[in-house]
Amino acid sequence: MKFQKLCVLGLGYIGLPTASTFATHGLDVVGVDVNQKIIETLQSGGLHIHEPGLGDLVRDAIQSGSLRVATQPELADAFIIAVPTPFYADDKRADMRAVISAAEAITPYLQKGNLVVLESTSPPRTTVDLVAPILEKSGLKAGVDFHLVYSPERVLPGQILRELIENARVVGGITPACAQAGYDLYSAFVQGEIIKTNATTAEMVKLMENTYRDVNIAIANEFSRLADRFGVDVWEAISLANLHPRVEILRPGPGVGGHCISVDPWFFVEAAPDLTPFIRTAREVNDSQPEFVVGLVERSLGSLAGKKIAALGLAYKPDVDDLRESPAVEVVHLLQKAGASVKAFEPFAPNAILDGVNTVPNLEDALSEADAAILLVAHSEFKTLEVENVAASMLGRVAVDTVNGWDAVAWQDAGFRLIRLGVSF
Ligand code: SAJ
Repeated sequence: MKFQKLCVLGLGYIGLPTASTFATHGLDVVGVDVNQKIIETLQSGGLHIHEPGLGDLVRDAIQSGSLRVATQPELADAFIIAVPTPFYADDKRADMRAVISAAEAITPYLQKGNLVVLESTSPPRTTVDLVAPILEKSGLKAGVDFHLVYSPERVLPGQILRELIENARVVGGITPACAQAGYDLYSAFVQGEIIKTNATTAEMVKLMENTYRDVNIAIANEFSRLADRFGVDVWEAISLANLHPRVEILRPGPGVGGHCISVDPWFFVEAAPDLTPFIRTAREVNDSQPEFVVGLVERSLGSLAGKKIAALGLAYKPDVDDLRESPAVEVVHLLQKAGASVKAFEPFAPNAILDGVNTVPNLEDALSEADAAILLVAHSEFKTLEVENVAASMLGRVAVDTVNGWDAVAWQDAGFRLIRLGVSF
């Protein structure tokens, strides 16, 4: 199949890079977002998200006329839905409202022969059981009159533009002809392998990838607790275990954050609670890791009431500015709950305003008169800190390292007591 005009619904971290990449690879693209402010920002040459290279790509695509942005869909050959699928905080059910309204928005514009692709991470069977019936309200039949596909994105924030093109892409059709249509669409720019399968398999593949990672981090976190109890350095033990040719243990830390790995496993648990005790437990282990970290700080400082603590890093992982679902933020909240007074510094978002968190614009402010410093994110600039400068700013001589980012000898030489996650003391 040949596609000329494409409509992408949702102009966030995935939709906007996808729309612009199609636009710079020969398609006429309309990017749609329900948020009027996002549309205005893009129209005036701005950008509402941070991703290396994206600003230039979007500007090029808009200036050449191949990308337009609007709040309403238009008639097109193909539609891609790339809207968020968060979960409800209370019962962890997937919040599918954005997918439902995107599908409803497409329905009046759907024509015979069109292709519709769902990219949003979704519970198994969403394409068949939720999206198809909405689109069929057009009077057209999915898999007969129009093609319907699920195709997950797998890009890493910070590398989105490159990975979008180079990564392998799974295209799951509700019929083999649908999968072929999806294959033809993504062939416009994907250089990695494009693999055709069915829609529910493709949904499961995405959830399996992120669940695999979550349970493997959970076991690393549990190992950190065991090592602490048994007088072992977990970092040394992991590096020795990983010498085994078929073992690859991931890294313990203050917990698992971001908008993918800490969310997606719940979609399995929600869809089949009777079959997922293990996945649920892994999620709970990772979600309770911030408490374990605060326990470490309590063991090293005694009661936290009135203690001044410098929290280094708030992002959900090293060298990114994304604070969503960040375990570092959770650790700060718990330290404060225990009575500590915390000043937090995030070098990638020094002016971030976060509810209930006292963020400061530079490291010196955070360290000034602190009783203890806690390293929560292994940002490159924290790993190479000059310990003497830290010592000059702080009152106390306690440092807590939750990510194995600091060299124990250097800190001890500077007169500090360095407490490390997963190393008994
Ligand atoms: N983490 C650990 N220990 C580790 C690795 C990670 O504690 O050994 C923590 C990180 O600090 C972070 C969280 O896990 O808080 C998730 O980080 P991540 O780098 O594993 O993943 P994300 O959320 O940045 O991006 C992932 C990517 N998936 C994988 O690396 C398997 C990306 O390819 C996906 O496209 C993306 O999720 C997504 O959209 O699902």
